[in-house]
Amino acid sequence: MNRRQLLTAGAGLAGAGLAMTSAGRAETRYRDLPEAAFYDSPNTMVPLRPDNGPDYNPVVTLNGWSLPWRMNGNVKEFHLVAEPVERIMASGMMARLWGYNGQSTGPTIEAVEGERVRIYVTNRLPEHTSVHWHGLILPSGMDGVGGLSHPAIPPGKTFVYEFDLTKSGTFMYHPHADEMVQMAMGMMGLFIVHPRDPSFMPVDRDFAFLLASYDIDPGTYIPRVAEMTNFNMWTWNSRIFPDIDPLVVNKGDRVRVRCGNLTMTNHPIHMHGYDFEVTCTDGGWVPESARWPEVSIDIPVGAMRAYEFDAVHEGDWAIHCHKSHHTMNAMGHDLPTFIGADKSRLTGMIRRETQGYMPMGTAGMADMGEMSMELPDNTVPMMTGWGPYGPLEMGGMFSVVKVREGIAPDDYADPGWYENPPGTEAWEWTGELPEEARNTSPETIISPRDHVRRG
Ligand SMILES: [Cu+2]
Repeated sequence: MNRRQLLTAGAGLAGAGLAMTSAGRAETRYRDLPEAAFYDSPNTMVPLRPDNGPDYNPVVTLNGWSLPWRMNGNVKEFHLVAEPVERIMASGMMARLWGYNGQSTGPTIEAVEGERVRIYVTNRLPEHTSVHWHGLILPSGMDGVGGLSHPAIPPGKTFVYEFDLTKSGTFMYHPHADEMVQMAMGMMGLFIVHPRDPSFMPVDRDFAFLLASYDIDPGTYIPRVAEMTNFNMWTWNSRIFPDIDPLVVNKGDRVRVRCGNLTMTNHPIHMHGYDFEVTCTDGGWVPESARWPEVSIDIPVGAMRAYEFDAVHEGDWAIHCHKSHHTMNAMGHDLPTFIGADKSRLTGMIRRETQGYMPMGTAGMADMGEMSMELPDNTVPMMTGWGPYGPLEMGGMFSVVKVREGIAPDDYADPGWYENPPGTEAWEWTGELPEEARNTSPETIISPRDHVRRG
């Protein structure tokens, strides 16, 4: 584990307190800040179990981590550092982003309903920032809207946010100062408030991630922050397939998946193999009588959803955004469609100029999943990743829920590919085919039959 964490509980701080000046600015009388923890690995950190303060079942931040704290009397203290970071989005693709404590997305903050938290925010960015605590109920002056709730935090300064956690649930944090730029640069994190009563809606595995989108041209490193709609990196916790970790689950576990959306469009997150129910939003827990079954959950912009299921079906189950362009990596969108086109003459002409030219797209684009084309530096193929039976032809917002028997608690290591039991896998039919039913109405045939059948 590559982290320098070191928070000693509350030594020598007794009697200190937070003062509000007449200008309404929070100033701390503490001489010593809690040491800021950093984590510079893109690997999913094993959940951080509390060794002080009230007990809870920690969340698993996909390809991320939770921020350590110290107890200072009854107050839980965290230290967030807003700063430029480098994020490996996938092997071969690094992005220069802004984030918190060495990472984008920032570390998950976990605490317990009823606790008072004090969050020091140090600004190491070249411009001012602020932190808005999305969904939490708190005093107006702690809400983190720069210029409205309090003056923005200038570069080099540290501000303190302090409030009581009045309810449990699924929340997030992000800047509310130069918001468009700072969120386009990757500044965001999860804020999970666990129930005071650990027997309230307990789960065995509790996964959490944030949806973020970036526009990073192949061969470059910094997102184009003014982009509004045409993003090319669709990420979970600033990672893309094939390097988003799998959600590893022990058969029979009760599982929760929490997901927040800080992109500019909605994402219907679809999970195979199960039906499930939304049990929590960023507004709070959903009463049982108000839930309904789903297999895709749309996560609106600026919203969070948590859903739950009992992991009774073993297997490798895809989990992905159902917008098919969001399961692609960097690609152009202004390509002509060549399906059904005869490119043989054109190919001959181009080959006279460019040896080895390969016509693509005449039979669809699946062949791109197998090819290794030459790419510019610092990018990844638009469809990539291999499974046990071939290329997955995916990218972006895609991962696999791996449900297996006998996975130990706190074990999130990839168990490899699922072996389908004999007789439970689709197979090739080589016998005689039954007659095919076919609609022969001329009104439904839109292209000449010989053209459609040529391939
Ligand atoms: Cu999507």
